[in-house]
Amino acid sequence: MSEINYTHGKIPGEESGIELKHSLCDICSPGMHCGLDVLVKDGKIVKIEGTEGFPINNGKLCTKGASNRQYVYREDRIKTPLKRVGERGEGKFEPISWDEALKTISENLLKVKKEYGADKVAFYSGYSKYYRFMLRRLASVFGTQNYGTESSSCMTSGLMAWLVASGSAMSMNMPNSELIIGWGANGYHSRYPMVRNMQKNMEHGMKVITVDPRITPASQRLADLHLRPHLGTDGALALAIAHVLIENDWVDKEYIDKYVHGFKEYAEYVKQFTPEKGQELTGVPAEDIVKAAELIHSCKGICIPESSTLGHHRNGMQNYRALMSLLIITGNVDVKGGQLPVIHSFMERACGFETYEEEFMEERYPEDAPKAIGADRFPLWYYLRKDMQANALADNVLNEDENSVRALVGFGMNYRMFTSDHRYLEMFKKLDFFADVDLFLTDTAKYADIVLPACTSLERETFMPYNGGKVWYTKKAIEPLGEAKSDPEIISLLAQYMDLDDDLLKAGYKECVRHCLRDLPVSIEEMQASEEPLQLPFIKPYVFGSSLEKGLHTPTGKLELYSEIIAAHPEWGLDPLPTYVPPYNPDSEKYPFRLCAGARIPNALHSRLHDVPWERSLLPEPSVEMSLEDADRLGIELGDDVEIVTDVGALSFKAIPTATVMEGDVFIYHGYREKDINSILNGQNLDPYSGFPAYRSAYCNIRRIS
Ligand SMILES: Nc1nc2c(c(=O)[nH]1)N[C@H]1C(S)=C(S)[C@@H](COP(=O)(O)OP(=O)(O)OC[C@H]3O[C@@H](n4cnc5c(=O)[nH]c(N)nc54)[C@H](O)[C@@H]3O)O[C@H]1N2
Ligand SMILES: Nc1nc2c(c(=O)[nH]1)N[C@H]1C(S)=C(S)[C@@H](COP(=O)(O)OP(=O)(O)OC[C@H]3O[C@@H](n4cnc5c(=O)[nH]c(N)nc54)[C@H](O)[C@@H]3O)O[C@H]1N2
Ligand SMILES: [Mo]
Repeated sequence: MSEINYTHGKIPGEESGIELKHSLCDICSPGMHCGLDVLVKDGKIVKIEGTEGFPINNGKLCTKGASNRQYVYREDRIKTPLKRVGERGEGKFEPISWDEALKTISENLLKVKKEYGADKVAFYSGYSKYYRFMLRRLASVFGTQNYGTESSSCMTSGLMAWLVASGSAMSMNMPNSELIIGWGANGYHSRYPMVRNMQKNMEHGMKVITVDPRITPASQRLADLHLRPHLGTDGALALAIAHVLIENDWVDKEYIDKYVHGFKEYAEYVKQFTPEKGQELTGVPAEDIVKAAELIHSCKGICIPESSTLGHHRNGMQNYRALMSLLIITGNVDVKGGQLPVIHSFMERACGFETYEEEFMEERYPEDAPKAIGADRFPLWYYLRKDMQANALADNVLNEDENSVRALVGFGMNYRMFTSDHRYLEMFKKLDFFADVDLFLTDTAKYADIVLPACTSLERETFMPYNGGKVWYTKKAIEPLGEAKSDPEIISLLAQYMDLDDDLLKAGYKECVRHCLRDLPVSIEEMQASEEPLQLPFIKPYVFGSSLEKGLHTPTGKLELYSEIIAAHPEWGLDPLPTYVPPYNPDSEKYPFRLCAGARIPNALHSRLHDVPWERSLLPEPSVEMSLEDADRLGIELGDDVEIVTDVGALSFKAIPTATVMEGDVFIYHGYREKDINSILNGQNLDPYSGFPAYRSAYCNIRRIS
């Protein structure tokens, strides 16, 4: 175990009573959980800094991480289990004991199971991921397929696109790439480690194409070529680039012959997407489409970062398939510098080693139970994921028929992440029983019958794997606030209270993790004794091309441009080719502006940090970014109140006219309590392939109101 040098602040001497503890920030995605130096006095955090030498952050913290102390001590932290005493949503609760809370939840879930069937109970997880393997198993052992997560809206659309094409998740082999296509990627706001690596590689000559309607730090600092398509038109852009590649014979014929299925049908489809047609559909000049194709042709080893942005459209998954297809026809999948198949180690993270997490989750799956919610409406989602598409949950309950769920247990459930989210509030009111587990008394928790207090990553032990075979099992930096408990402990207690037939779940988190890691050469105790992630000894470099040679997990064993999974199910009404459909505008005269709701801002993570003072101070008012041209034309100036009107409703925001936004576009961030953009987005405007909402290609009108 090597020493971590604490070089940032000076730790005062022993007499100060301040101790240095090492922990993790889990505010954003698992791939980016940064190392924290936590200075603790009398059991309270007094200061937080980044851990020098830590794999992800090497001493640095983003604005979100730097405000962890304020996050942990937010005033609305829940400290005890709560029982609702007022109306749903009113926010009136009284504290109760853990025993009473767990008994109440267990009795209610078992009652619904007995009277209506286990499938009438749903389990849901918001953004947090570290406990999901246990929650999924809990749902399975309980007997329901209705386990769903925020992944119903996150990166899974892209994952599904790769699963259809290659049968596997994929990640970038960026260190060896000559070209990165940053398609809807601005890591300066949402993925700091990625842009650091990109900058490093650019010093060795790597080129970058940025595809983003806006001018961003990524387009300015990284891009050799910046394409600015209209929101949600990326599929048409990719198909037009493919057209140029195929017309010029800039495809890898040998690779296609050996490893690709459906090239003929795809090439035929792509014929109509001339550069001029591409320009008409996307707004990107035809000559830039040709330039992009030229750049792709001149590089070997090309990859594309994963993105949720591209999935947030009605044609999102198909758009994603279209741009992946560029890598397929140019022979950039499973090659050096290209996109490589990955093994998921834990929490959908590819860390280069195998665990039994998937087996742990799947071995108790209730195959014979009624199909998960959304299976009928989003059959491809169900085929690939086998769980609930959470965007279909509200409709399921509001339908009030024999298929409707009656009890719901949410872990970090945030109704504001769904479009037309008032439906979710109506849904809460309809349920026989609703329990929520959260750190804070959120507006969602206010609808619950029982609220349980969870704790942050600083108050618990967590297993965390990192890229390249690094593993860590943290210790608590402070004791949980009040009576808060970790989510896995709560899951385990629920299994105990309901006396489910599962000794592993009942044994708790550490034993479940131990079970999943049983083949690793280091023990949990060794990981936990270390002050930093440990390097596993056996990581072998991946042999490029080995997956293609072995045959992929697709029906044909090849990379499928023409999906045989989709073709085998004509009743789904989906296209086997990566076809293009433009975004849906209910009335282009009434709603002439394109609305992107949710491009990341550095100082917030969804609903989480708007209530943290340091973070809020960086952008105090919910705002709308719009072009200088539109602002001029409408007489709007910085700070004016403007109304955004959609086919669902209207909301006002502070105007920020900016040269970074194209004429006709507007950008608004989501998750604010007081100005919730999802409340005016159409909840039925969903991608039929993935079930994802069109958060980023909605349409609206704007008018100045003050
Ligand atoms: N308009 C619009 N909407 C979007 C998106 C968009 O781009 N635009 N993005 C979508 C995407 S990609 C995502 S991932 C989702 C985000 O999904 P959400 O689930 O909305 O994410 P958060 O708001 O970060 O967290 C949800 C809740 O988890 C709680 N929480 C935090 N840590 C813990 C914990 O350890 N345990 C428990 N039990 N609870 C915890 C938080 O307090 C919060 O109430 O939103 C989606 N919604
Ligand atoms: N600070 C911060 N970081 C986060 C999050 C957060 O809420 N805050 N959320 C985390 C989560 S859950 C996720 S899923 C990831 C999301 O991360 P990404 O998928 O990378 O998404 P964004 O950073 O929102 O968007 C990147 C860029 O895409 C552009 N864009 C928007 N719509 C389109 C489009 O239709 N086409 C193209 N080509 N570009 C478009 C936007 O202008 C933006 O600059 O971020 C994670 N990181
Ligand atoms: Mo996400």
